Amino acid sequence: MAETTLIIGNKNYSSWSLRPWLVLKQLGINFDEERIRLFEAGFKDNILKHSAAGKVPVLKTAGLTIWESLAICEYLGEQHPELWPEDTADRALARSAVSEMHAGFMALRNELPMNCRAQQRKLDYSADAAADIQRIESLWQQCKQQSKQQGPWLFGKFGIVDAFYAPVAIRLTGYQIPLSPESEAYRLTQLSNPYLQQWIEAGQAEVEIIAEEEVGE
Ligand SMILES: N[C@@H](CCC(=O)N[C@@H](CS)C(=O)NCC(=O)O)C(=O)O
Repeated sequence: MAETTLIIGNKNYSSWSLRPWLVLKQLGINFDEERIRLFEAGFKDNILKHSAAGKVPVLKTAGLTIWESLAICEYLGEQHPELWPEDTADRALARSAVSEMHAGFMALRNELPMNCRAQQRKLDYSADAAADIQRIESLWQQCKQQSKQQGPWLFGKFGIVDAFYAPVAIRLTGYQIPLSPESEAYRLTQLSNPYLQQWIEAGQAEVEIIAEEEVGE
């Protein structure tokens, strides 16, 4: 048994679980996964045993219980400062982009929920969802343009900001959303990450089917 456990939801649907999972994988940390199936009988009771907030993900490590994907990533970022850009201005932009994702893009999250099995072009989304996609594209471009670091990620090498946008890359892929060449290159960077591929394959192999409306992500 590893010293660290990440409690997650269904890989097919749980975008919030994916983010810290990806960071742990990128760091090469040995951890156990405990998967609690979302919205099935017993989900709330099971998750409440770990966190009074009643949501996944939850990280258990070093005698601590940490909930909220961003708090988990920030904890890991304290141990591994390389998860944030070194430059102050870059770090501020990366943190703004992460906060914007964590707190916003509700239309995108509601109308194009993460579903690793999605394989169909989506056309019927609202102007608000289209605006969210446009905003994300310009945010990605701003990060790439501001950062002077070499590398395919938003600030050169992989960081928390990339983990936060990984579920967006899954959505854009599954729903076949047309993108600018720059955004498309970044989407492909995300999709060719072997850890993200591992997550997607595991999500696709899951048997549970949850109505998209219930997931709300
Ligand atoms: N703000 C939270 C959101 C977590 C969240 O909404 N998790 C969903 C699964 S992706 C969940 O546990 N839903 C169960 C519920 O709300 O009952 C975070 O960043 O961790």
